[in-house]
Amino acid sequence: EARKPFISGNWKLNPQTKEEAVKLAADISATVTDDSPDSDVALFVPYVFIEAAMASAGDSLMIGAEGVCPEIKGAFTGAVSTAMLDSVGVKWALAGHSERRVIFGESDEYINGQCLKLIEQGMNVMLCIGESESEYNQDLAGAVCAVQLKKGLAGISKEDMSRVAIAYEPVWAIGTGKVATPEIAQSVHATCRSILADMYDQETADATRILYGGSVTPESVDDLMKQEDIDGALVGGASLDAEKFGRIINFQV
Ligand code: G2H
Repeated sequence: EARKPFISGNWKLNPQTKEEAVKLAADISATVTDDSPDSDVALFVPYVFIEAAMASAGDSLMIGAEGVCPEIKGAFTGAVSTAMLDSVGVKWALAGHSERRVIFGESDEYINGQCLKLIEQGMNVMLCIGESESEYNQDLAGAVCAVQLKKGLAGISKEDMSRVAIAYEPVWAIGTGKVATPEIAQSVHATCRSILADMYDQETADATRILYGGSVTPESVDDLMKQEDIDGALVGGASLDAEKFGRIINFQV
């Protein structure tokens, strides 16, 4: 069975006010029409805007969290648990984004804890993976993705993989305007799928959605989405502009 496309936005530390968040969620939601591709569409937004964004987004757009604490409760100042997110209706959260890995020092073990807790809570996780520029230059993209997939998904069963999506984001293409060519992205996506086949089986690998992330724009989305193993996009900068993100949601293949 064909994989359902998944178009998602990652607002990161934006926008700066609730008013802007509400307007942006509503404007993006309005771009999803009956003529849009039959995709899952989600926005990962700052915790503080989740409920307001949900209220203004309507049913066409899922609102997810940009992260979660791998602990369930207790003395973890500043953290947000899966139970808290679940209780306000959140179904999806990101884990393993390179900004969390690099700037906030989140390890593969910590990221694995986030994935496991989300699955335990009955939620879904988008696990982000990807190599740095120097790793890419040393031809290590596949090797880095293999380690991040194995460590990130440790303990997640084949059955639970239906609640996991992977986002491949080459770090050298994030926010830099340097989008990986569709051919480069396709080749790493195919590698990731074969890693998943080794970890699980071919059926699971074929059913798992692998999204591309890194400077996706209205200009680049169509050619990316035409690739056999690219099942969607995780979009940062362009998800802050309803017109641009609307065009990405309404990709053409
Ligand atoms: C990669 C991406 C979204 P951008 O971080 O996760 O951001 O599209 O701005 O490169």
